[in-house]
Amino acid sequence: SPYLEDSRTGLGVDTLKRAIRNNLFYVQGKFPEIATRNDYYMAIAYAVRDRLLQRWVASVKQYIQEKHRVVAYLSAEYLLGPHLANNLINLGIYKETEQACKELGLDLEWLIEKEVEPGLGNGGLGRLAACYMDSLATLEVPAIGYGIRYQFGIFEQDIRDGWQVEDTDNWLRRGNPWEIARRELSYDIKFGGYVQTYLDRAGKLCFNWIPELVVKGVAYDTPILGYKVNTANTLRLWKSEAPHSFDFQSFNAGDYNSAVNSKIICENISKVLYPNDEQIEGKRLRLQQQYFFVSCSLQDMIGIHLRQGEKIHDFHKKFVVQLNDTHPAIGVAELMRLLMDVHQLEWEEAWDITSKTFAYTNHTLLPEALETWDLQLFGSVLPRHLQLIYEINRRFVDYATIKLYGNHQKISSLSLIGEGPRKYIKMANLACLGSFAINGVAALHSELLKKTVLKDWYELMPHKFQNKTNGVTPRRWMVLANPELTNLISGKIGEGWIKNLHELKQLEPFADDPEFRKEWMQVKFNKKKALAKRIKKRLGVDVDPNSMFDILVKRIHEYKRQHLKVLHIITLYNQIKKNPSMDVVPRTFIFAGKAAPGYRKAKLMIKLINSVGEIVNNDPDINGRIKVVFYPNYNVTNAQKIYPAADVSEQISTAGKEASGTGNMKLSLNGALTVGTLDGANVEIRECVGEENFFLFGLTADEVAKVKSEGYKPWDYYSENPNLKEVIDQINSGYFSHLDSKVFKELTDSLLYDDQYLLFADYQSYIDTQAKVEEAFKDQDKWARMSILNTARMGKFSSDRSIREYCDEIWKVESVPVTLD
Ligand code: 26M
Repeated sequence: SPYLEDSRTGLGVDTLKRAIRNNLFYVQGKFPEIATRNDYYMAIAYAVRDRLLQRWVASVKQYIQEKHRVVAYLSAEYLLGPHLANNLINLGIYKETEQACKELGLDLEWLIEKEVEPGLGNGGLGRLAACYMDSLATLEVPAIGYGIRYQFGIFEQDIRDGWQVEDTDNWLRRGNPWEIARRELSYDIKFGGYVQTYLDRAGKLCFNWIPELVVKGVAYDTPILGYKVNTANTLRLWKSEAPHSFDFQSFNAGDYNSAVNSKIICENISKVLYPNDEQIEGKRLRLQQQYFFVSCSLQDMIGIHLRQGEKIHDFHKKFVVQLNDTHPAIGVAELMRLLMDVHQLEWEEAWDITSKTFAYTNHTLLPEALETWDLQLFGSVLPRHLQLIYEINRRFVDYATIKLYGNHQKISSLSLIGEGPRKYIKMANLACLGSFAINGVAALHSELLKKTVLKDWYELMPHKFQNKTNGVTPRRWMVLANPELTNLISGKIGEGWIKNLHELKQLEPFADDPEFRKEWMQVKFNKKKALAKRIKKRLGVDVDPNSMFDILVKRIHEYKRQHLKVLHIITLYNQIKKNPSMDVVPRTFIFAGKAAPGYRKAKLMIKLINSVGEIVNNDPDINGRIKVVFYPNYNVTNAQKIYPAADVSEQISTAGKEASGTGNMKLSLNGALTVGTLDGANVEIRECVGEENFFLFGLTADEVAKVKSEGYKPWDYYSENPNLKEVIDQINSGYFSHLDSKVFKELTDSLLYDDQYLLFADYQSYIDTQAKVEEAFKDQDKWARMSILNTARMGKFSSDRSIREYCDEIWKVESVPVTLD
């Protein structure tokens, strides 16, 4: 080329090569003869990072100069997945980097596999936050994601003797080239102590919070680049440290131990992600984590706002703050504190600003998953906030008493404070009261919220309620995870669908094209072969890529009913045992997912899957026709390998329990056909793909409620269904557990005598539907058509669509295209 590209910003192959070589030398301090795989990974990562920084600086500059309205997304979790490949795709330089590597004698894919993913989330909620950050940037919306920089993310799962074993996730051990520590950006966060009350010179009542502990929050920024745009937004995660003055004081006083000890206490706050989802334990440290990141974030926003020369009174015009579940809901009280105690506003104005700032997304219908805090514990960590919540509640209850003509039952259900043997704070109520909008994450979920857990709120404030059906980013979940299918699609309809997923509709006519169907199934087969290879390598199990890949991957939970899948597998096994020559479609059942370490029944479900696998996989009568695999350590990296290989997507939660699900979308987008209940977003997926392309089974949410209210007796189903009885008796006999008849008793007892999640009620319907799946799979040509139509009709489930709706209907923010100078 006639001119030389800048080696930090250029996107050509030669420039990238030069940048990688330079970084190997100047960043890693290595030369090719002694460089390790990690050295090369780092050299490439820094080359990519330079290009990100150029766009990031341009974005921040533009936002500041033009004073745009900004979305602040508050989430305790971000399950980002590996950065390198995603950034290459969004920069549009995957091919070029591959070529540069090739010319340097390197295999890019092999280096990409080296990356340890930041597992800063449990599952759906954290992954949704990551998809939303991608879409916000792609739609060029000014946004900041705020969260916690956990030193240890979600634990690594290993399987030993069929049981889950947890190991710590030391994701930072080799350094993190994707973040920049902003040492200068830090805030002091108070904990504990007491509140002094005094009158100031004007006679105004003032509050002075004297803490027992002060912790420093330091900002760590990760740029989030949009797809083929210049927008790079910021994900700002807070790390807790000891304030300098603290250890310095004790140290000088000669108390070295106490200095070190206080440092440890401070650093503990952002040390580890709590691995529970949907079941909450009221731990002090968890409350400290929540307050820590929320206070840092709100102080940061106020700082940004004031530095732009704006008035505190206009805060809600500058920022809209989205609460990702109730985990950051303490923000309502914290903003009140900051506005009143720090910025001297009166109650009325502070409340006016606060209640115009927040919007709340609910992610659960399980009553036991609604967050509450023991009032005593809460007061000992956040004494000033307890006062504020009492006052918020006092004013609200006054108002509600008039509105509800003193309906005490309703008023006590709406109260921010629950009464029982001990008093507790209801975080969902704080979020509802303090927000101008409340939304569920799928149409059914949003309807059920209004009828069940948030019924009283809906009746009091119907105008606040909305629905925002979840979505997933097609960049990571198609372009990155499935480049082969991406190329096949783009070859027919161009690349527009990557940014406008509705364009997939143009694929529909190709379902009738035999050549296209062949190519479609060939891509699927190759992805199955690749997964089979990984399974062989990781588990030593042979699986046949010609068999149907039947996939159930998600967190392990009773309501998600992984054990219903096991009942199906054993039923099928028994059928073959009774008639070994029967004509059965060979199937590979693939499970993956983590159980919360303290959730005994979930751990037992993993053991059951593995025990059944051991028997089924090695039974000569089965002769390899069915295989059961539990793929360990389900995370974003592994999910990217699993989804593209799926023929069947299992979405079998009890109707009315799964808020939305997002794995259902990723699998369907990748051409898997869904076997599912009418739950969460399954309902909308079925509407879009067509009922003829969806395997529906089970009770509806209304029927579930009815069956329960009429006194559900699982035992009746057991005694009246011989196949079901045989399966349960077999598990109990020790057939799958070396004749140990006790291991699974806790599980089988809970099914026989309680069965909260109605497995037995749905069992026969599930078995019948699986027979239809089998029939459909026998006709591969028909299956191919269904699979293509399925993908073609998934346009709605892009997170770009979700984010556009949030922007238009809740946030009232607009796109700001960024220009590079
Ligand atoms: C709470 C308190 C203490 C420790 C941990 C938690 C906690 C963490 C994560 C509670 C719930 C958590 O996640 C819930 C979750 O992932 N919900 C899922 O959200 C998805 C995105 O909206 C939905 O698709 C799923 O249906 C829903 O289960």
